[in-house]
Amino acid sequence: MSQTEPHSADGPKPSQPEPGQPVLSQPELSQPVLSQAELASIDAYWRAANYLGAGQIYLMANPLLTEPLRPEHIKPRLLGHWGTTPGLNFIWAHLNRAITFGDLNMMIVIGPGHGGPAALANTWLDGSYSEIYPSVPRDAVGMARLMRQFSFPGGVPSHVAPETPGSINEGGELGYSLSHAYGATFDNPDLIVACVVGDGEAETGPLATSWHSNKFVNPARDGAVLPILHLNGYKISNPTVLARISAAELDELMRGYGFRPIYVSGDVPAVMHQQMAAAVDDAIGQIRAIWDAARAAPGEHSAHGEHPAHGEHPAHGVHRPAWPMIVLRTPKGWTGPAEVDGLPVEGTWRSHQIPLGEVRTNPAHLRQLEGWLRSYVPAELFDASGAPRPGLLTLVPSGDRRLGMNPHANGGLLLRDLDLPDPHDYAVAVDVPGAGLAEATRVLGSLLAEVMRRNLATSNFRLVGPDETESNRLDDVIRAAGKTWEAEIWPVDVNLSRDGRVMEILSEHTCEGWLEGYLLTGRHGFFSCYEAFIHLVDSMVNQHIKWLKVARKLPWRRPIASLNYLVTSHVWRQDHNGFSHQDPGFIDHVVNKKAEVIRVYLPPDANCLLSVADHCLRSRNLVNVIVAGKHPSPGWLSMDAAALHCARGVGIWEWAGSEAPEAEPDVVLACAGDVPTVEVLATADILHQNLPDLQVRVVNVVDLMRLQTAAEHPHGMSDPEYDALFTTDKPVIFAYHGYPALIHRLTYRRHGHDNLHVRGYLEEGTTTTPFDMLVLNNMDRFHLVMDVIDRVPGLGARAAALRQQMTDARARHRAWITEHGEDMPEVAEWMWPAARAAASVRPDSRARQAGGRALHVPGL
Ligand SMILES: Cc1ncc(C[n+]2csc(CCOP(=O)(O)OP(=O)(O)O)c2C)c(N)n1
Ligand SMILES: [Mg+2]
Repeated sequence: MSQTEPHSADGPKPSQPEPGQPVLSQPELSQPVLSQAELASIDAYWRAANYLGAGQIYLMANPLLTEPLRPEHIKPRLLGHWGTTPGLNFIWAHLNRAITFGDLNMMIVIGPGHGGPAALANTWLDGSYSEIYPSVPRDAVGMARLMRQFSFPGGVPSHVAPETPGSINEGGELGYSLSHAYGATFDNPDLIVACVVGDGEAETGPLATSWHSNKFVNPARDGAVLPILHLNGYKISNPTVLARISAAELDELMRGYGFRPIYVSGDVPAVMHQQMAAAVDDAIGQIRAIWDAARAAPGEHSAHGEHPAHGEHPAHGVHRPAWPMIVLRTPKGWTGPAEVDGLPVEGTWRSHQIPLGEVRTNPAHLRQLEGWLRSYVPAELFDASGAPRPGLLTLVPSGDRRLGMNPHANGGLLLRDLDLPDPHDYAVAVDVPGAGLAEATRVLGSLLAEVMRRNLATSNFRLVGPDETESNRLDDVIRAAGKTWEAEIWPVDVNLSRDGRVMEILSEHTCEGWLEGYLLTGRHGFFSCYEAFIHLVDSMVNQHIKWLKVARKLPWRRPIASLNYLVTSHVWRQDHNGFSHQDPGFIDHVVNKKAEVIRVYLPPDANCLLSVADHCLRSRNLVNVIVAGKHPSPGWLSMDAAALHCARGVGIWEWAGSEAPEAEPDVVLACAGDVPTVEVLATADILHQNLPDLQVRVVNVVDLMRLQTAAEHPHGMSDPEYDALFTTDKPVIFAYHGYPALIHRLTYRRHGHDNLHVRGYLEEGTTTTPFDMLVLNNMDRFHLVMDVIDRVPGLGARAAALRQQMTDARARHRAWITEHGEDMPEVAEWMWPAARAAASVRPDSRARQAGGRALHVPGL
């Protein structure tokens, strides 16, 4: 529109698509949905939101334009995004109306989160902003603050952020809106999550895959997502793909994704308001019809716990509804300057951020801005005190129905503790360290299955994973709750269920987005993933950690359940899949982040895993990374001992060392991770047998962040504690699960850091045997013994023969695996000495079954 022409809904002008910007058909509705009064109200509301949006970007004074605009009213740095703002405001205005008329329980998720001015304008207009932030009241003073604080030092971010009432989606990094929206809707049967998807955002990988979330929504027990694809045609400096394919192609695409699109298209406000009101009513009507049909015929969805067994479920998918969605085509920067300096801006990518860039220095730009702002006729919208005139608020909901106030968007308000079982009930018996083997994740699975069962009534716990729950040996959970699946179920399928609670889709991004959305709306969950591929969500977890860091400081945002990762099928046991599957770097990634928010646990055995998982499920506002293997592995600690050890986070395993009472050790063998723990104990065994006078201390680290100082991490150890454990002057040989440099980073301030020698993954791997993975990375027991010999002063000459035998053992290993294709029996069947001894009296013991083999290094 022209920048001086007052903007009004009932001044219709013909739809005039820009050249090259086809507008979908814009039929006049035979029966207008909105009365004239409603139309006037909704349009006034929209104009007010647009005025406030533009005002936030430009003004630091004179918010109501009570005097002519002067350069000193303009912010020195113009930061923000105008282009998406009017479209978001338009959507918000119409959602308000639908909520009011339908008494809807609705949340909004804004994909183009750079449209912060829109979210702030709307929450200020509906009063929620001032209720949360009383220093920004709904009057002229508040309006001045609202505008000035935006993107201003000491103010609020330019994007939708934790500070923004009503939001669960940061939005700065595009792509997660739809998966967040679906996560919010699961197990919230009366919640509708309106989700604005930017047409640029829709090009991202995470967004593109998340359309398929609709195959996981059970209309009988979940709410609904109403996607609103905002085709404003442009991104920062390019057109969008979805805006430049034919209408038919787009329609086929969306129908192919399982939606029933409703189109709203044009640029004439009066017509667009009628169309949008009709579209939203249509969509809500369809959602209600889908809900009603599903809930009226409960037999079509199996009840909790009754999962169709193999072959029992009808092999069809006809019950899956086509959910409505809205495709909204508007000009980008709608109602903003049509042209600037002779170039088209409204309806083009040039409106993305700041349509008029030189307002302080260029008088023509200043005049144009003033004309643009006055085109909304602020005096019609706000009274002399600066409050919105009542007429524009008639369709705005009140109380918790406001989009800025829906409690689901402040999930901690709704959070209920999980009913958690006692980990002791799932513990592995460990009478003698190392005597029994357990698959740690399978043991965890039995606990998580009980968590699932106990919390079925409250429906507030879900397990997500990219098609790996069974592979990761958590299948007990599937047996307890089934896997969600709303697409076709065929006779061959097992455990797929309309009301399953384990959520598997082969998109780590979608899993992450679902879980984040679920947690942010006040529920609990667990994400299990192969270690190498959890990296796919590096960027998403960044954003979640940022969210938590900020949200923790906002008293009105109540704590939410932590995001718990079980990172398994880890680097050391990806010997069968090979190099592509070997990457322990997610820990490094997470450790870079804000210390208050992140925790990393490396439980050495199944009982420790139970204890850690129990702790994580009780925690709040954290990202917990738990790294644990799924293969049979020795149990070292009884459940009581494991609980104590995990509470300490790090500790001396006296039973594994050879320290004389009150003597200082000659060497500390430290370990973090299940496989490194086995290797360190095998190393200690060799040392005890061959160098019985050597005083060896074994220290196990479960809680990695204990290694940092207390000043750096809330779990950090004090220096005296650290010095007592690791000594200030003795060599420390540290076998670590991941990249060794991380241990150095965490401990670089510690006394005796020069004596710390870390072994870990050196990016050496292939398809080989489990022990060869260790040999390739110099973290095998033979090499660790050599490290001890090389670093304990005076030992080199004394233990030269042992050192040589270690070198030979590595060579023998290589020859053996090359010939036999599996590890040497002395390695594969090694047992801790106490377990070997116990085996001789326990006929059913593992050692007896395995041949009771002690580590035997020929030649020793
Ligand atoms: C993952 C990601 N990549 C790039 C960007 C930078 N970026 C910010 S806005 C934008 C364009 C977004 O276009 P669209 O989704 O169509 O939103 P619109 O402003 O048009 O509503 C881009 C590329 C980003 N924020 N996130
Ligand atoms: Mg766009």
